[in-house]
Amino acid sequence: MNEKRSHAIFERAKRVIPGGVNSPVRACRSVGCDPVFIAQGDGATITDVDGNRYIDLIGSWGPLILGHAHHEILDAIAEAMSQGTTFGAPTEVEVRFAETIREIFPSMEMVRAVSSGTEATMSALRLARGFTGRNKIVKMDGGYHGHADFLLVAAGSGAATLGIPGSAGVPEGAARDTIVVPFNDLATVEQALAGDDVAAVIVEPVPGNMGLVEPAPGYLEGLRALTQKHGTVLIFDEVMCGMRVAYGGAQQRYGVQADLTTLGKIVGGGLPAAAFGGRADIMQKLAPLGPVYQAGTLSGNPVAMAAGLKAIEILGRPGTYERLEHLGKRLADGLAAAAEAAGVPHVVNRVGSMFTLFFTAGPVTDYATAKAADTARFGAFFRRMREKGVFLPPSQFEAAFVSLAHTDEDIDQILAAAKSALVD
Ligand code: KE4
Repeated sequence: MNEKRSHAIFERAKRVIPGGVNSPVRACRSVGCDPVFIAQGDGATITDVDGNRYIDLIGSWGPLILGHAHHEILDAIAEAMSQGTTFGAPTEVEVRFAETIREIFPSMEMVRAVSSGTEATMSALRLARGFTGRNKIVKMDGGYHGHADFLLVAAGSGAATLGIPGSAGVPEGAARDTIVVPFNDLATVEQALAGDDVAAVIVEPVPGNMGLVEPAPGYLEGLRALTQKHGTVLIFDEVMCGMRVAYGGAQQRYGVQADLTTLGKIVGGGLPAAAFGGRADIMQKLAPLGPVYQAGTLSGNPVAMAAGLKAIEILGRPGTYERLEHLGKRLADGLAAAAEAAGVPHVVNRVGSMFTLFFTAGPVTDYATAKAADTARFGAFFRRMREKGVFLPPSQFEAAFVSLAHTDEDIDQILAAAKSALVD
């Protein structure tokens, strides 16, 4: 595969951007190759600067559930931009965005828009601390909620892939109040909350940052009951699974409502927009109403709001989630069958159109069991699949995503590539 131009651009990039990338996982270090630089995306495919075309299973790490360069979203962006791009003053489209989110996520009685998932989770946790007057928080081992200091404690995603337990630069004081428990384990949560001194439990209800792990039956209900009992705010971080695993996110799919919810990725329609929201009595503690400060220059940016609203509108059309379920199931089942036929130890975890193929006999039910996966074999698989024109997330500890732009023929092509990549 010709990577000449990618290589030249990567050499330039490394001179001016740390690692040559603006987000660590893009550097492909954990899968033993250099990144390729992308020139264009179209539907289910992306093309790199050397003209190599790939069926894309990253989807920008979740936002592109409709595929690349969706014409209705591009039109909505162009229309919004023609009116100006940002004002630093309120606009009606921000109100429409909050009203729409509240309709789809009834637990989100009030909503504040921000520009990234990190901002959403950082703000939600400060709000929970301000509301309860407590300092401690609980997160899951392998859970990733963006890179706020107090969350980079046994974080998943990039940190897990890079093997950084926590991170340099995070003061001991910032991590001191963060308690880390295994996902899918209610006993350790009960233990952590016993002192009635925990402000919040933050959890990805469908974790995607340790690779994909499904919540065990009753687990989310258990978290709801325990946090209720101990006066702890339950925060569902649905930045990745919100509008991915169901229109109303994990809380609709599993029927468990959180006190606060964070959203991102899909709700920005491919532009930088995210949000947090929840119970009105908690949200009203936020400035300018209450004492908890939070702000953002481009929060609720009208162009990003327009892109997000258009994506949300399209996702609300009949048959959307049935189609995503069909494509996700076909692909996950096909990958499992191909690994079985190749005699490769594997487990494929899937919820809707997000999945992970783990190179371990499994089951994978939390971060400890995910870490048993053979990351070297994953790296070899990633490299072979990329050579065969399939772009997987460059990490065993990430989820892959199918979009509405993928076709059954794309799934067939991916499975044909996997069948040979698994035996090469
Ligand atoms: P951002 O700050 O990257 O917009 O969102 C942080 C975040 C919060 N919560 C969840 C559940 C997330 O998955 C994320 C970000 N996800 C990663 C992929 N695992 C983003 C990719 C990257 O870091 O480059």
